[in-house]
Amino acid sequence: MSKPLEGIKIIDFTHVQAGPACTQLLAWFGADVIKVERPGSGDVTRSQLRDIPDADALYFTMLNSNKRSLTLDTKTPEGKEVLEKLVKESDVLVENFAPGALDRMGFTWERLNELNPKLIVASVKGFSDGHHYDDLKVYENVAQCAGGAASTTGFWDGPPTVSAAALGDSNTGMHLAIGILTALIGRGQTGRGQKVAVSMQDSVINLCRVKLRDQQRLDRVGYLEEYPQYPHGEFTDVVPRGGNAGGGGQPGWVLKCKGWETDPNAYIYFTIQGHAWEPICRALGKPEWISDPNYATAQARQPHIFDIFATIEEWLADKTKYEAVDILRKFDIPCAPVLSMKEIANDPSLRASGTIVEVPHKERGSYLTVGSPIKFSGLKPEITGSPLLGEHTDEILAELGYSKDQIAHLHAARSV
Ligand code: CAO
Repeated sequence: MSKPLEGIKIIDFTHVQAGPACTQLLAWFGADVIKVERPGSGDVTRSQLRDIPDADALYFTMLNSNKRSLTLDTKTPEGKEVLEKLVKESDVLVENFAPGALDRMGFTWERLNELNPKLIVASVKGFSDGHHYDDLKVYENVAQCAGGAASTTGFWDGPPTVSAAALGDSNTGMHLAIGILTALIGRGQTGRGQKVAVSMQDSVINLCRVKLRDQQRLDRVGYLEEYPQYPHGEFTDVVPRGGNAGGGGQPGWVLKCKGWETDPNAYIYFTIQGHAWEPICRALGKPEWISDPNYATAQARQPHIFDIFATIEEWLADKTKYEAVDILRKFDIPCAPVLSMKEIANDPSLRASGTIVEVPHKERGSYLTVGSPIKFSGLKPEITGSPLLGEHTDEILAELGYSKDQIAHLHAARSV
């Protein structure tokens, strides 16, 4: 099966998570992604949080599948020359170095554009260009705090809380991938490359859109009726942390199921969708609530929503999370079991869909990774293992026209 991005060559000058997540996605869809790494050490994640001594860590292998690895010291004259050759015949260069690092290396946007006017130069930074924090180095949780996610996540009586989901890293990488694909289409129209920049703060803010909605509602009316603070608690002038409350117009909460005393994940998420109230009452064996004026409308329910959740928990007390969802799904109630990573790793549906895949690796044996969450009718991304450090160096140099002797010289000079 041919892949849509076949023929697109990408210089993957990325490290850690935000950049690698972007280029990995493009590699799944057929791009030739050449990961450029410092000789000897490579991407820092190769050795971070190792579970097998001397083998590439899962942090690296799970973000760098389907790529080729070229070791190159781009601070030596020979290394710069190799990179220049590569730039001349590539379509995209992706980087997520600290602010100014690429310029210090001698590869400013102007220089790259001069070397190859068709090149798309895509960057991740912590903050956008011109922002008063644009000199800062940034990691995941820093971005979650700067992007409004932390101040609005967690419980009202606890500190700002970061999410386990990589809102700052992989999410930014996904935004960058959309930017790159857009620039590639644009290049088809104009024949010219361009600079594409995404900041981690902006990408988090983009996902916190509903919290900015809430800030404006709060400014106007002084309360937020779907938050647990309403109607009994206090609101200040900033969006509070709402615990597990539903973020949209329908109340929801994480509710205990059978076994919660010993199993930290014996819970379901239960949503009270307005028009599903009648089926909810029937499912719970509470038909009298359907027409009771204290329960019949969303507005009437809100003052005692936690009493309603407590009643639902009584109903759940003798049901596992799976049994409960199997009953509730018949009533069209939006709900799901709270799944542990162990359950996700072993979920047969996720294995069958290719969302969780097992891939071989030369040093590690096989490992689990997350495959493409995007499904196509005409493409089934095949996930391959990540490359070893410098595995494809000689092959890529030969493709660039270097002779065996020249390659040997580059090795001897420690430039590759
Ligand atoms: N050859 C020679 N030098 C290389 C090289 C290569 N192949 N690859 C990288 N380097 C050099 C860089 O040029 C830089 O040198 P200078 O400091 O002299 O300019 C140096 O390695 C270190 O790069 P860095 O500053 O990007 O790395 P760091 O570990 O200090 O910082 C990070 C890491 C992620 C905080 C920083 O890169 C950053 O803020 N990136 C932008 C935001 C981002 O993507 N963060 C998400 C990371 S995922 O959590």
